[in-house]
Amino acid sequence: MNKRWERTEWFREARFGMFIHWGLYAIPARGEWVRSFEKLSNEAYEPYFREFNPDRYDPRAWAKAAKAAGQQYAVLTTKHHDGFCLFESEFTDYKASNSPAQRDLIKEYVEAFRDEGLKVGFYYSLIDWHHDDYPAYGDRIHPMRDNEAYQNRPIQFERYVDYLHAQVKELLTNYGEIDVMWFDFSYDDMTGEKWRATELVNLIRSLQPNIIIDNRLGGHIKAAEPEVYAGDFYSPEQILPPGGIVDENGLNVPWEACITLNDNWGYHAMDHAYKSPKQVVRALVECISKNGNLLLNVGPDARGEIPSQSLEILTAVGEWMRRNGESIYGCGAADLPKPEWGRYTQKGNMLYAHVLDRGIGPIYFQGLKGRIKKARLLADGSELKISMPWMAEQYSDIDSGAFIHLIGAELPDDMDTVIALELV
Ligand code: H79
Repeated sequence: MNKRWERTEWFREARFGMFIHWGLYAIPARGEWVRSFEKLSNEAYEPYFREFNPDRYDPRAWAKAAKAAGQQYAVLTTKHHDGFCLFESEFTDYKASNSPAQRDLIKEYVEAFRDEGLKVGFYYSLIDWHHDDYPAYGDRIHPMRDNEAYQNRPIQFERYVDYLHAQVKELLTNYGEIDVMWFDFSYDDMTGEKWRATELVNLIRSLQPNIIIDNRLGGHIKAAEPEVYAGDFYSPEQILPPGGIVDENGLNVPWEACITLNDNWGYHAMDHAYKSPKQVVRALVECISKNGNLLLNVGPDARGEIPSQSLEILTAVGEWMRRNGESIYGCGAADLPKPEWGRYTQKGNMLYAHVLDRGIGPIYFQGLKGRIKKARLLADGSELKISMPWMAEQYSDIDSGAFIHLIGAELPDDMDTVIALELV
């Protein structure tokens, strides 16, 4: 098929990744938008730069946590909207090596995740509230939006775009092969060629021919003929698209929902609104059942540790994944309507029934009469009986269906009991 489909092959197999938001904003610990929400000037934000010294930074521990959770790739903020760079750059002084951290933190991340066998991605913010040539842009989001002098200062936006291109070139030259480039984000007229996006994507593809790029440089990824910069995958944020994503021709568009564990991306000390492991597993299953990926976020703290609540969730999800990952990796939507009791994922002739609403009695599989060769509880491999219950023939809608008894599965997994069905 098309290039986009080829490039994303590993990505569509991997299905589950770790998003990591980490930067100076971990110190105020009020989320990564703190500069914008609280209208903090460069000067007001400066102390965090002079203080940033993550003595507990251990990307090997992050990588192990990702791997144990069943995640197969990661995306880390090399620079968020505040403009602070975790990587070494010739083009700015606003970088980790000039903070008390005194080194390139991205280099360690890339090495650690590679060593765990995970694919490696870079998040890079198009928005930059620190750069002198980035417009304060009316009163929308810039921290200096109420400061008239700042807004009216003469700027040369092309110098910012040069900086953006030069930094992307550094990121994609200095760290070996990189698997994902995740830009964030275009808005209003700050989109597409405003970033000189065609030129930028051509540069990226010349440096990293196999990299995949998100859709946030702008353009129309769902168009029949998308722009060069329209991206390889669609990136729903904090939402799971109801029916998956298809283009104007009705063909599937690769997509990846990015979702936080609590309500913030960057570390927030007061945000305890964590999702349960069950919610996370079900969100993951929902993504797969609609041909999508899940990029699940953690926000390490100022010392460099992933919050313990987040680690606990990842551990529980990993326990489920260890036994049920076969129904996730390489799987996609089934060619069957969503069943009453849950969801399907499928890979070839293996159909995975995710039983989310167990109910009582045998479970009904519409349309699968005579098509099920065998049924097993995925978690432990035990046999499940396929049978016609007493009086079943009296129900008019079962002509094409089959019933499966969850005998022996006395305590189906509360998160999601998976039945592996081998189809004929
Ligand atoms: O990095 C994480 C967030 O910090 C960043 N993307 C994720 C991955 C993000 N936060 N919010 N958003 C993206 C969307 C925000 C959109 C809005 Fe607006 C800001 C709506 C109103 C203000 C920008 C300006 C878009 C419309 C007006």
